[in-house]
Amino acid sequence: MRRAVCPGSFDPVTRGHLDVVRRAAGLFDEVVVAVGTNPSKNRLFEPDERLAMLERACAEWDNVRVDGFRGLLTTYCQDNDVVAIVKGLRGAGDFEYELPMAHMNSSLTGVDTVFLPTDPQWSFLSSSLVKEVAGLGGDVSAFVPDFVLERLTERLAERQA
Ligand code: COD
Repeated sequence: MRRAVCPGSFDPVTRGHLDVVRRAAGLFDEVVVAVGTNPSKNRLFEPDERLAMLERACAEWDNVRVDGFRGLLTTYCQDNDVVAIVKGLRGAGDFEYELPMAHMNSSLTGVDTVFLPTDPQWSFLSSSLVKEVAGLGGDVSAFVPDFVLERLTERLAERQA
């Protein structure tokens, strides 16, 4: 059983994330989408809300499951027999950000990172931009599943009330 992990904040999950998860599921026996917290980002959804949206978004793939993690990603990988971390790359900025983390994770426990290039149609897409555009009244329906759009609309309305 070759198990990989797709880690992220997923605040909220976008079609760019889901494309990477789908492709990882074709490369590994099992993929765990691991919901963590990036302390350098402001979050809109709580971890359990992000996890619930991902469970629904990934339900169509039999070999994908969703989990939460706290602390070091490498500890999660060791505790769960994960052989690879899968990350999406949208461009040079992602590479600059991800490469030191890949080296650090490898030096901590030997776990390798596999980079998948983004589908060009999602190369500009990020959770942060989705939140910003939606918060200013823009249409983000092309970029997230319908039920995520509903949750996003509700949450932004609560915040603006
Ligand atoms: N197309 C392709 N890939 C995409 C797209 C897109 N449109 N959008 C995002 N992605 C990729 C990102 O490049 C990333 O690989 C992944 O999807 C998740 O993205 P985000 O933005 O949801 O998640 P991040 O980058 O905020 O998540 C960071 C982690 C939580 C994974 C990271 O902080 C972490 O590992 N934390 C645990 C603590 C730890 O171990 N720290 C030491 C690190 S060396």
